[in-house]
Amino acid sequence: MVEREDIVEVDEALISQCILEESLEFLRDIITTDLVIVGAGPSGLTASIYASRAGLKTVLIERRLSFGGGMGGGAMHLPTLVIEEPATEILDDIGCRYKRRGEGVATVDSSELMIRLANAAIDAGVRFLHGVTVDDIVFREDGPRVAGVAIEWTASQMASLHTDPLFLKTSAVLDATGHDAEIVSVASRKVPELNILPVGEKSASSSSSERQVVEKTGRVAPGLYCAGMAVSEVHGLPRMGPIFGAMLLSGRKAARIIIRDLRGE
Ligand code: 48F
Repeated sequence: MVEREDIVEVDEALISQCILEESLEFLRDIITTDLVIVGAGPSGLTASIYASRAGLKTVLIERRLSFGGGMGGGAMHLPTLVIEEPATEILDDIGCRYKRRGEGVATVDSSELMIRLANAAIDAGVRFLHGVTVDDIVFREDGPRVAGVAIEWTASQMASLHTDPLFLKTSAVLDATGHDAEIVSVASRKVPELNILPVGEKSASSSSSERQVVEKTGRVAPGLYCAGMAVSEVHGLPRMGPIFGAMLLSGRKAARIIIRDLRGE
């Protein structure tokens, strides 16, 4: 095959026009959704795959310009993640290779897991907003309930610029922000009527934490759910350290609960 080098000329005006028209159409489309997931770590990405496959209009908002959250850093920046059964079901589902390391325990390459989760999410139809931080919720007094999120460019926040956010309306918000449970935290502080009292994460006890994180994954207030390490922060569970099975299982379970709640099943 001949390699073509007759590169097409593209005027700067067309470059800008393409970007602005497509991006504004995208942003207009996500003003209202079924589900906003905050955080593209293992739990948020996994939740997004199953929610979107089930037909929920899902947008995932990530503060950084990357996919994967804590997976990339692994344990002390080492590139191997430990995953225990039955989370290997999810690895099989997204086509992520793993190595068996004894009874019920496997290892994966962290780059591969990040990319396979992101790829499965995109294939499922999830829309991503990178470089955007959720800094507040939208709520309604009836219930009371969470009805959306306030978003701001991460760069504006880092520069401490005084700007107002934009709002996105949604039927469900999933806090998958990791150790700080940022969305549950802001909701509990600013809307006490929601009756959420995050307890704070405890020191490590890996297996107990893995089990309890999955058990306690779910709704924390009407319209607000949590998955992954945010569950530990909200319910006062131990941390588990560098083992990731519960993150995937928690994401899958959160999606199942949200789908059930939104469909009124
Ligand atoms: O921390 P993170 O990976 O959350 P997770 O899914 O998984 C935790 C594990 O990585 C690990 C562990 C278990 O083995 O202990 O830590 O619970 O990903 C959270 C993502 O959320 C983003 C953040 O940049 C990260 O990528 N994030 C956090 N707060 C916000 C946010 C926010 N307010 N708005 C947007 N993104």
